[in-house]
Amino acid sequence: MDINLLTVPIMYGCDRNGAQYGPKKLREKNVVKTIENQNHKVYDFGSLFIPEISESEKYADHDHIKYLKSITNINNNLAHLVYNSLNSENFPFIIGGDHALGLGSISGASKYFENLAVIWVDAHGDINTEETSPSGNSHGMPLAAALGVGNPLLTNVYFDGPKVKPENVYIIGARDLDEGEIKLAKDLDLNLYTMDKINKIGLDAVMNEVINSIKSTNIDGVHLSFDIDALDKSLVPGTGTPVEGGFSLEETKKILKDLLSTNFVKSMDFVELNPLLDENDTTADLCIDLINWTFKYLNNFLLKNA
Ligand code: DIR
Ligand code: MN
Ligand code: MN
Ligand code: MN
Repeated sequence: MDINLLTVPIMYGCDRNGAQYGPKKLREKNVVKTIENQNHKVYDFGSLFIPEISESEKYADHDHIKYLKSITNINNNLAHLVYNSLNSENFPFIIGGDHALGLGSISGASKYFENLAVIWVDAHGDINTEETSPSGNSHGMPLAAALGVGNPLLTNVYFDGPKVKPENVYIIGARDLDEGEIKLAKDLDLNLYTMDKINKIGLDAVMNEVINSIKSTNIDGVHLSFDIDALDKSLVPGTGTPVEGGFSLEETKKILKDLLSTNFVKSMDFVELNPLLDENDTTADLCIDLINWTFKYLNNFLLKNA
């Protein structure tokens, strides 16, 4: 189908130098050709403009959300591109950069779809707020903001208010949740599949449960937000916050295959590659392998009729 490639070279959300080079590295590794070789047409929107801000300015907008205004602006811009892409019946594929961009993607998709679901594949929950965040890094906050929880600048990105309903949020692979995140997930009753739970009931059962749940409601679009730290620490040296006990490559491919084969996924983020931390490009090469796999299972579809 027709793919809109959008790259977002940010590191303000993770505050770790190198994440901004993810798009450049994957372009050098021929990410466009990789997608095209799976019989898709790529319309490359290029990289979003990211303003330069000095380290000393990171708390200029807020004392516990770093680079808050820039994060807000970047997400507003991204949201509009994602919305336009969906309106053109294309598939927006967003490469980061850190995961703070997830808020913009969800916001654009939410404007387009009546009843959006979000599947968040990540070692983390990314449902912190300025109150619960241990770091002040906004890549730990995008999903909370999309749910309407947190700082108003973030919760009102693109349009005012929540972008997704709690019952339509699925978190898969979490194993490093902060205290406030565990509480919020409970309070909102999110569909939280921690690694503990996945190990207990098995990945097959989890994927069946998620897919059946989506099929049984009137969800008209799914945004898949994929953080490469969902994979086990040993497999992803080139990411900022790797965590032990994660998915194998085979398990990751099963997750992607199962989700993309449903034709429900209408937009996708691929985030948190940090080439400066990588070892001989192993993580970058793994990203290309996963992107190739993703587009192998992305079928042509009628956008609003899954
Ligand atoms: C931590 C780390 N929960 C935070 N989050 C990460 O700073 O909020 N998300 N690394 O991907
Ligand atoms: Mn994340
Ligand atoms: Mn909507
Ligand atoms: Mn993560």
